[in-house]
This record gives sequence, structure tokens and C-alpha cells, in this order.
Amino acid sequence: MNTYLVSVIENVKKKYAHEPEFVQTVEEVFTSLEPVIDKHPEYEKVDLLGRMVEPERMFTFRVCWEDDQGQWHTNTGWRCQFNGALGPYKGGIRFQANVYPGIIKFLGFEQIFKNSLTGLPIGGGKGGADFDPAGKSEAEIMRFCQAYMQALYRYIGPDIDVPAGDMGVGGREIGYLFGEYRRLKGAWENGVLTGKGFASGGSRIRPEATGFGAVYYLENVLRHEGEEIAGKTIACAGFGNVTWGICRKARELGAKVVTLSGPDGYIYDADGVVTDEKIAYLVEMRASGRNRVQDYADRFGVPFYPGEKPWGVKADVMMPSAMQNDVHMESARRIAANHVKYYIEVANMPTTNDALKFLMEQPGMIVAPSKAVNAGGVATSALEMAQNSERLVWTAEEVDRQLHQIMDTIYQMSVEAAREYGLGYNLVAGANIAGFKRVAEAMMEQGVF
Ligand code: 2IT
Repeated sequence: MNTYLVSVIENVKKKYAHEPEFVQTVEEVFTSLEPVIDKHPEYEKVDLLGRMVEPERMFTFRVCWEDDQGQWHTNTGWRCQFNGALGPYKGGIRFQANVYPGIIKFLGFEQIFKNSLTGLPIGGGKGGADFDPAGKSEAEIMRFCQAYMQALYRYIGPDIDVPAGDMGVGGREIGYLFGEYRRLKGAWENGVLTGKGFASGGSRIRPEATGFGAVYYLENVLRHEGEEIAGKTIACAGFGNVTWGICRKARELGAKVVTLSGPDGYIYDADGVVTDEKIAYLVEMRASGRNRVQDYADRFGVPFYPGEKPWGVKADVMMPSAMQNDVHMESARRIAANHVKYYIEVANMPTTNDALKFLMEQPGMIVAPSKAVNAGGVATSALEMAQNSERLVWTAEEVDRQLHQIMDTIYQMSVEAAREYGLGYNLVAGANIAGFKRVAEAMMEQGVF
């Protein structure tokens, strides 16, 4: 192993032992980079890797909000401006009770390389709060978003840092965040946030972009194997925006999603989540704030497996699309035993590092990494920024065409990067290397700071 690379990883492990998700992603990304670091001894002198694992800056702030009974609550908010070498910091905001700096930093670190892969001018950032949106009223959500923006607005801007949604933050929350930013700044700077509603300057296709992009990526993988998407069964996790987009695009192309999951368990729909009614119901379930997938089983009369994950089902394609570390070693063994050929990560870091390594070693199994597969979401956010700065609105066809092209390019760049470094058909290493190269080049050009 390259001694410089090892020393940076060891340092992160020691220094950030209290942020295990961040340590996990640094280890995963940097381990893939060995042949690149071997080839570039000049990186050590300027401590390029040591600089990459330190955010350029990170804010922590208090967020106070009043509930419907007049009781006040205090939460913590964060925004990590991780790496701005390629453009304004860009990345979502996550509202979830378990959010802490280790989650924000793992997401921010992934975002640097993902954003680089899109080929668009966006740096990496991420934010969030340890606020649990489940069961909150509409008015409480609005007040929380307003309070969050009151703390954040002075640190962001269309050329500085452009937040978007992530878990717990969808179009509704972005609307409230944008409204408060506009009120505070007294200016129509709609390029400050992406994922806005269409009337507020949002882009066509942004809501479905992550799911559509994931399916476009999957099509590339299938083509490489001489297979077609039509007729394939897909096991998904989650039932949010991303899964909704996958269901729609899969149906359009003749495939079907057969599982959905939530914190309460998973459902198996042998006919597939393919009718308009079923697909629309996903949006309803998410908007209800109940965070339960059993509602789908009750409504459509399909089996529900309480407390279980869908990784033991037989399907052609697995697309973990819910959250980090959803697939552990035990699930990975079941996936391998079922001879699943395509393991396509969608959520950010859905697989533990040992499970990912195990799956990549399975003969005949193809593993694709989330930072490439889900990059269509942020890529379309960058297209939203472009439309906002041009004061123009592109058609859905135009945005979809560009999204499709970006996903094809990400796939090809990943394949070529792995091949260039003698790693064969390795989509995981290829994505890490291709993403890293562009950031490294920009950082080298801009001098040490
Ligand atoms: O993980 C992600 O890429 C996102 N949550 C979307 C980020 C964005 O800026 O659209």
C-alpha cells in the first residue's frame, strides 16, 4: 500500500474515530485511489489528500422553533462547505433525528466526488439538522425551515453554496427555505437553492432526476452484459422521491420494481409498482409523514414483512435506495446466495465497507457505486442553477436529454478510469478515480490553502 495514502487514512481513523460514517467513506474512496497516488508522488508534498479530508469550513448553529402548542424547541443545524475547488459548494440538507457531524461529513465527502463526476461546475457540501420531521404539522415544518434559514442565510448564495433536499427535505421544505431566504435578502436570488417548485424557479425533471438517472445508469450496465432492461425485476428499498423515480422510469422501459421498504419493514408486490395509482400512492405515503410502508400493503393487498429488509428476495437487480449502511454482511451473503447479478447502489453509502468488498468479489456479480448511480439528482440541480442564472426555463425534454447524456458519460468515464489504471471492469474504483482526478487537478491548479 502507498505509504502516504496509508498515513492519511490512519490519521483520519484516529482523529475522527467518533465519526465512523466519515471514516468509512474516506477509507472506501481512498483505498480505490492507490494506483493514482502511486503515479502522482507530487501530491504528498502539498498534502493533497490530507487537505481533502478537512472541510474548507463547517458551521454549527442553533435552530429554535415553536410547536403548535406554543412550546419552544431547540435543535442543532450544520452546513459543511467541504470542497469548493470545482464550483460553489453543492449538496443537500438532511433533517433526521440521527444527524450529527459524522453524517454531514460523510455525505459532504461523497458529494465532492459525485459532483465532480457530473462534469459540471459544482463543489461539494452538505447540511442538516437533528430535527425529526415525522409527525410534525405543516405549520411546524414551516417554522422549523424558517428558523433554519435565519441561521444559514448569511453563509450561502448562488455563487457561494447552494443547498438542496435530502432525507426529510423535499420540495415543500425547499419552498419554505427559499421563501425565508428571499424575505431576509430582499432579492430574487433563486439560484441559492435547488429542488424548488416549478413556480419558484425549479427545474423540470428535478423531482424524478435521481431515480431516472439511476435507471439510465443501470441501462448502461445491462448493455455491457448484452442484456435489456425490459422484463427485469428490481428490488428497491425506501419509498421516497428516489424510489418513486425508479418505479416510473422502470415501468416506462418495461421493467418492474417489486419491493419497497420503510423503517417498519418491507412489502413485496409481485405485479410490480407499475400502475399510476400505485406510483401516486408513494407520493401520498411520503407526504403523510407517517413513514410507514405497511400502508402500501394494506392498500394494495400485497405481503408485508415487518421488521425485515428486502435483501433476501429473488430479483434480477438490487437497488438499495433508502439510506446509509442498509446492507450489512448478512444481507450481502443472502444477495450472493440468490445469485443476484446486478447490485446497483442508489442511496448514499447504502453498503457497509466489508459487505461492499464481499459483493465485489462475487464471480459474475456487477456492483455499481452510489456516487455514480445517484449523481443524476445533483446533476439536474446544476442544470437548475444554469437555468436560474440564465433566467430561462428549459423544457422537460431538454432537461431529460441532458440528464441522460450526463449519466451515460459518468458510466463511460468510470469504465475508462478503471481500465486506465489496470483495474478491469471495476465501476466502484472507476467512479472514485474519475471523480478524484478532476478535483485533484483543480486543487493543484489553485495552490495550497
Ligand atoms: O445526495 C445528493 O446528491 C442530494 N441529496 C442532492 C444534492 C443536490 O444538490 O441536488
